[in-house]
Formats: sequence, structure tokens, C-alpha cells
Amino acid sequence: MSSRTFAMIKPDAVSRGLSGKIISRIETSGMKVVALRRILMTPAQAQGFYIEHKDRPFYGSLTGYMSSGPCYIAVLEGDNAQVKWREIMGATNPADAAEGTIRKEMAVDLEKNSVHGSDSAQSAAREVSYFFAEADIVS
Ligand code: IDP
Ligand code: MG
Repeated sequence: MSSRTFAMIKPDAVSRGLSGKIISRIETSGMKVVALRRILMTPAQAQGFYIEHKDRPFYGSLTGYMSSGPCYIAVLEGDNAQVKWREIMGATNPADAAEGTIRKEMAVDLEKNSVHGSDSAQSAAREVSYFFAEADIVS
């Protein structure tokens, strides 16, 4: 069944000119990009987005990094989109990511790991609505 997930191309990938390559992988996988925007998050926006990690030691560094430069935010649509996009991304730590995944091939390190994807249907719903109105999404 077709579903939606939230994706981000993080500042390290945008600044190295990898956005087109990443979007091409999404399209090649059969998923559709149904919303796309370039943003520069404020620190407060990044803190709200990553609120689930507020007690983790890396929270300050992560939210500082995510507000340090432009990101592309997107909504992806397709069969099992949330699980499929996480598979294409690879493990959080590029050192653990499988061959052929975006993080294995493009990530700089554990923090600057090039892409974000929702980790459940519930987080996908929260993350999509954090940035997009329903009218921004065109299936
Ligand atoms: P995910 O992006 O694969 O879902 P999460 O555990 O939700 O991974 O962590 C969110 C983001 O926080 C990661 O993508 C990465 O950028 C950063 N991060 C996670 N763990 C660490 C860490 O131990 N040190 C530094 N940054 C981390
Ligand atoms: Mg996560």
C-alpha cells in the first residue's frame, strides 16, 4: 500500500553538491518526490524537529549542525515508503552502513551522515506536518 515518509538532505550533502544524486536514487527506487523545498533551519526549528533527542549528549551539536546550512526537505510516496527510504539511506553510523547505501557512499561521519528519514509511520506523520501543509504535497 502506498504511504508517505519525510526525507531530508542534510547540509553536508547539499554543500558538496550531492542533492541531485540523492534525489535520483529516490526516483530510481520507484518512489515519488511529492513535495520538495530548500530551507535554512533556525536553531530553534532544528531543536523542535529533533526533540526526541533532547537529552542525548549530541543534541546541541546536531541541532547546531542542522541549522548551519541549507537542507532540502521532501515528502516521499510509494509502497512502504518509510522502510524503503531507511533501507536506501543505510545505518545511522556510516561505518555500519551496508554497501550501496547513501550513508556508506556519501556520509562524512556519524553526525554529518547526509540524509534523514522518518523511523516509523508515527514519526513520518509528525515530521511531514512539522514542515509541510497538505496543500504543499502533490501526489
Ligand atoms: P537516524 O538519523 O538514523 O534516525 P538517530 O538516532 O535518530 O539516527 O539520530 C539522529 C541524528 O543524530 C543522526 O542521523 C546523526 O546525524 C546524529 N547522531 C546520532 N547519534 C549520534 C552520535 O552518537 N554522535 C553524533 N551525532 C549523532
Ligand atoms: Mg531518527
